[in-house]
Amino acid sequence: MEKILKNRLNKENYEKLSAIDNPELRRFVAKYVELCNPDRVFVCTDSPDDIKYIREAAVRDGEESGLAIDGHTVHFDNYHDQARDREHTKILVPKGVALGPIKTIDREEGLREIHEILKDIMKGHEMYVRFFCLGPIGSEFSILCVQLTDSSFVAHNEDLLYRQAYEEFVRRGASTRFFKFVHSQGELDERKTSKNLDKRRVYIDLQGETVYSANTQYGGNSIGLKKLAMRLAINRASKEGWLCEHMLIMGVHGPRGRVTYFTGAFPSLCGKTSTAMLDGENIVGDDIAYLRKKGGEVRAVNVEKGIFGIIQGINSKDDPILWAALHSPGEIIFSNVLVTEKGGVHWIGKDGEVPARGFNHSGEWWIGKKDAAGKEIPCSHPNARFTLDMKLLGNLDPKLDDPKGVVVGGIVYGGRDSDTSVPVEESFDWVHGIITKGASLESERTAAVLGKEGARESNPMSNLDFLSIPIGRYIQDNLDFGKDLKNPPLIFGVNYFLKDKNTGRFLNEMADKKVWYKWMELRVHGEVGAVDRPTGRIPRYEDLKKLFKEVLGKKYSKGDYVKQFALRVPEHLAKIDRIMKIYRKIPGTPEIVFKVLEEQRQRLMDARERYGDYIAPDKFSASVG
Ligand code: SPV
Ligand code: MN
Repeated sequence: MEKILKNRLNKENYEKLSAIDNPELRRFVAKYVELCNPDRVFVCTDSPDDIKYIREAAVRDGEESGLAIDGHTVHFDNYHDQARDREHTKILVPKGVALGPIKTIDREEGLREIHEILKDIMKGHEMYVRFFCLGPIGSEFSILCVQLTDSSFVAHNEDLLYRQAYEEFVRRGASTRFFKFVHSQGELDERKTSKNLDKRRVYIDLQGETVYSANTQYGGNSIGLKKLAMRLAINRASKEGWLCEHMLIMGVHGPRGRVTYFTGAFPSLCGKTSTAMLDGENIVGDDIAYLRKKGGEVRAVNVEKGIFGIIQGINSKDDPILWAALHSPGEIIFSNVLVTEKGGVHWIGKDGEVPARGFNHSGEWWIGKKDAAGKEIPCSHPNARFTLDMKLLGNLDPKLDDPKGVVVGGIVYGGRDSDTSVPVEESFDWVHGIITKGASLESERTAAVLGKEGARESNPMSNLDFLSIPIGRYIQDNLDFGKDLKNPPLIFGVNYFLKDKNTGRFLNEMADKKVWYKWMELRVHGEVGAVDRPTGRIPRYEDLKKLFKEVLGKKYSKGDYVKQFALRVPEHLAKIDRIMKIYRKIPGTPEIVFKVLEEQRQRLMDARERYGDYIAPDKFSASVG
């Protein structure tokens, strides 16, 4: 093993690696240097020179190209490699283990297959060895990681997204336990995008806490510390009694200078980043949170320090802070957007006119260009993204790097739901919230996953794609987490996508969500009343009227309130049927899931008997406080 490292690393890089006294690390690097067979190995110490080397390598290798604004670059993924690949992402399991809808493969067979794919895969390429920390440095929440990749784009992305940890590895030496990631983009075509998509694989080995990813560049498949680490963390969390969630973390400003922290789970493309970026509030994170119980409270840290966000729809009016960052000098990687002749970028839903031509994920592009199936290609891919370090943002919360995390006052679940749930609703208690909001989360499918858009899918806690343990156990973990809390966070459901039954138009404007968060903030502190209904507690009209005025300077009519907050009984009953049907097929679903849903069904049927199918909010009596 030592011989491999000595032979294959030059003196400088050998010494950099040797500064870390960790035999497990040396074995790991040696094994994959030998197997993947790169031309060169670069060990990144996080020194300014090393970071610069990676940034420049991305342009030198052709994985990124410079743009007009200083620090901005653009990267393209293969036309057919634009999103997470559910089909070929599998958990390696011992013989006979099944995880229901979660894709698995026999561990030995999977290891054999992926090691065959990885053999000599880095020939002609450079391997980058990088050290990071998921969560703040020096925190009991955090997990150290090593990434091996031959993609400078991946190594560069991680630099913006995660806390550097070479020094931490040096300091901790042999006692370090860490997650391992091996990634190769594989052979590239002339556009420097992964070519062998038939051999695209993401295999997750829970036992070895290692993830292998090959023949893909798209961030959700390739950036080890993002969704790949999540599968490992969910497994570890389940064993250790904490939670790894697909959640944003934000600080909402309340009265008298108070800041209350919320976490929020939303499937991709359902307003998660824009919620985390809500104008006037603070962002802690937009994608992944680790939650632990401390002193009877729930605390959360952001696993990341940057954003790999969806760019579609970002405009100057709804996203002023991101808009400013995306138009200022600074290190930003755009992916799969439209690039104009002058080195500008454009995307679906950006202010201004769509340029007539340019260059995008399909190569040369012009308005009206069609794909092989005759479908018009939009200017940017709907899942086109940007990567930036949150230090570029004016609304970053000062507690981002607090090793103790932030105290969670409220947890929010939201999906894309055109016809059932109200814009905001509080659940009756932890168990009711976890079951009817979290475990019952559904969304109309979006472009973040390869496949058909629009179909309604169940997505427990918006975490389904990342689960590495049986769903039933995951739900039980969530239920158990609420036990013995002195001060359990309130659980809310939100829906930004509700439509008018008659006109089919959205019932809310994007900005309205600011009001929902202010209302939830007050609820956490018991400073505003609510209306109890069969499915949860909704705001009173008077309170919303006041908040709309204060927060948005807008008049909020009773008519709007009634339309938005009417209880749609048939849709709710249909949803309960759908959810029950799904959970009945999932072995190990906790019995209480059925009990709580059944009780909710009964409450809805009683209400329907008294008031009919569609029930105005004022039929139910408001409570005070
Ligand atoms: C998501 O789709 O939830 C993302 C981007 O955050 S990805 O890295 O693809 O998961
Ligand atoms: Mn995500």
